[in-house]
Amino acid sequence: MLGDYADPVTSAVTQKAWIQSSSGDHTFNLPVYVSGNLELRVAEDSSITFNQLGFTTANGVLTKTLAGNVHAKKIVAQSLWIKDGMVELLDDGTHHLGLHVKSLMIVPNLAIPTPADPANVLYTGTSDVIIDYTGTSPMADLIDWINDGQIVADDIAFGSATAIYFADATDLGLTTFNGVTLDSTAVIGKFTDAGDANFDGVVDTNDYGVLDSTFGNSVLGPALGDLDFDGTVTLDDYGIVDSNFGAGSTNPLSPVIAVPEPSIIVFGAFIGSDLVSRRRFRC
Ligand SMILES: [Ca+2]
Ligand SMILES: [Ca+2]
Ligand SMILES: [Ca+2]
Repeated sequence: MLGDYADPVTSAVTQKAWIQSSSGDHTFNLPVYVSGNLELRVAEDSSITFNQLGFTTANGVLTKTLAGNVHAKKIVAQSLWIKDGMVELLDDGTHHLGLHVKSLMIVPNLAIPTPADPANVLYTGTSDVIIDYTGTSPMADLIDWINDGQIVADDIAFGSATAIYFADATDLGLTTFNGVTLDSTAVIGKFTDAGDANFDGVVDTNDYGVLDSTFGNSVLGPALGDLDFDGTVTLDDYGIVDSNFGAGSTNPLSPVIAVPEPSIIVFGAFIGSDLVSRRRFRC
């Protein structure tokens, strides 16, 4: 597992840029792009909200530290590493791609059993996700984080039960998602109606077909029929389709791209910005 996340681990040593919020809530209304790695130090009971957060280089690693919250409508980075606190993907009024990275690491909660209120969380809300990995698929880690309450989606939207379903794109035969071209090693996370095993945004008989084809098998993820993330396709998974049958039939959830605004703010590497003492960074 460490090999999968060599980039974030290495970059933690060479971190050069940071934005810090010691107290209060702060908002960047314009898109923010960073040329280098960025650490967001957000203290407990404090928050930073970004319209869009991205990197001007291919190697930008975003690290979230301290117990406060980061909210963003869209994050594009090589890696997102949540060491503490929450990163929330905000609804921008439409179902959209909220996170596009090459690797994702969420530090596991060490308490046993898993605490009811995990400290390190990615809240995906109603957003979609792309993880364009290399090497080993992160699917097993993603399922662990869902089961541990460390990846959480809006659980009721559009009047029906909803969830974020992850799958290797190759398992779905997908080559694009939200307009992004996918290679053969990419995981997508789709916000959809619970029970939508084939990721088409509708819960119907085709989803029973997915479960039929893998019934009784040990599998990784909903695209292979495990809708409750317990690792096996059982009658409980059929129950999820049963309870949400027909959801999305009149308004299927399909990927939509959020178009970024033209104006940007650029932070160079080696910049440290404390949002409390240096208000010029507050928009
Ligand atoms: Ca890839
Ligand atoms: Ca479906
Ligand atoms: Ca199951």
